[in-house]
Amino acid sequence: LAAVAALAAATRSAASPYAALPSVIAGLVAVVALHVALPSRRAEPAVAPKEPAVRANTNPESEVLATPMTGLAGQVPARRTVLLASSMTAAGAGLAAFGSWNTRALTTPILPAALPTPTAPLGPLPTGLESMVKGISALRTPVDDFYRIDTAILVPRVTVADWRLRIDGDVERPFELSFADLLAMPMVEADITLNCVSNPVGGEYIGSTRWLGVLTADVLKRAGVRPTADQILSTSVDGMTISTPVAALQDDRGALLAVAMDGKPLTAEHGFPVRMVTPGLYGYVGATKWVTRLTATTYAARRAYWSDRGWAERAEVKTQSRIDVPASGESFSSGFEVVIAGVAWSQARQGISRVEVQVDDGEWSPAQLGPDVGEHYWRQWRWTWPATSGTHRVTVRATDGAGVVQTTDVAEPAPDGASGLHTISISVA
Ligand SMILES: Nc1nc2c(c(=O)[nH]1)N[C@H]1C(S)=C(S)[C@@H](COP(=O)(O)O)O[C@H]1N2
Ligand SMILES: [Mo]
Repeated sequence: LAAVAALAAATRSAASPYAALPSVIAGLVAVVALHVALPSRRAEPAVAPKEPAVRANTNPESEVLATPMTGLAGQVPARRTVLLASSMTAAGAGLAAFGSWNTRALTTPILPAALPTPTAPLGPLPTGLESMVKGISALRTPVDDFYRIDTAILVPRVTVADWRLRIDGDVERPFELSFADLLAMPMVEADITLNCVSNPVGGEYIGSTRWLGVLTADVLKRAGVRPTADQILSTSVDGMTISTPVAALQDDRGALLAVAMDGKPLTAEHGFPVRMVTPGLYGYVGATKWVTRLTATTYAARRAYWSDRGWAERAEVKTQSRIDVPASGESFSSGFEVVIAGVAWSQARQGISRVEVQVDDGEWSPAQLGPDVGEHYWRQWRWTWPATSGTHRVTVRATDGAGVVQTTDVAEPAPDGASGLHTISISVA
């Protein structure tokens, strides 16, 4: 087992020369511990326990076990053996803890004393509807609650000192950037909602925050992407590949190579030290975490990880709306106004202009919209309903900035994002 673990660790794409060491040490500790702990028949003839199974520990200072341990075939190992085996185990655990502490210390990010200031800082985020509606998604998702989706079993720990971004492929001037080089470029602040293509209708794989980073377009401009390229294939330190249309990274939507979210450096889970954020595109085609290489190429020449697994090569975020409160199945007493509230988004289509709510098969009623944070950011909404008794279906729909109502066509997340209206059912006594 230790050999399997060592092999697995050593063959990871981000493996260091010491990757196999913890498994090798664990294997050695196991061999020694088993050797010491397993009763040898010659040395310790079988003895049936003569005392009751549980002895009171009369000396509170002593660490003697209260329950005698029964070894193989009912043998009772000598106390010395038990003590030795437990100290070996403790030493092994200590070593493991030291090992993980040590690797963490080695990879602790070396951060700039302060985050660079954006060229044009944004004003404070407006107060969201969460100030008046309990249970609605906060206008800004706290980093700790931000959904996490990736293929990394172990979160890559990248140091700022080791990090490089290589821009190559079909470009005039391939080059490499260090973290300091990146921070020296003009910094941009932007409020962007990030969506996962796997998010089902009404699902949780969406979050909104303020990002700080460099325009991906600025970096690509330095390299000079040739007109023959239609795809930027980005690669992360753990070997993940994501393909993004060149156009989406060069137009004015403001795609970022982000270094911070919500005013703090990215966490390891969300892509420290640098990740992509591309407004209007699902994460799997535009939000590469731990990004380390941008290769200009074509869709005909290179396929990304998820494209090889049946997901669409290109996928724009679909217009969607979600009911956050009440929870489906909740019951109320009549005579009360039920507050129905949630969020709606339509990034590639000029934001949200309208949200409407329908009870059963009734009229669509306009909901009150929360603050407008920009077309790439979700919009909160609320609607109060003087509840009538019975069991009711409540449905929401959003209209984008161009006046197009979200589709009622039901689609599963695969291959290019879920669609359909979010409906809940509530009962009123
Ligand atoms: N390196 C890497 N980047 C990745 C992924 C991944 O598996 N590996 N997953 C993508 C997907 S599918 C999504 S939805 C977003 C999620 O970003 P988050 O975990 O910061 O919310 O990251 C994208 N970037
Ligand atoms: Mo995703």
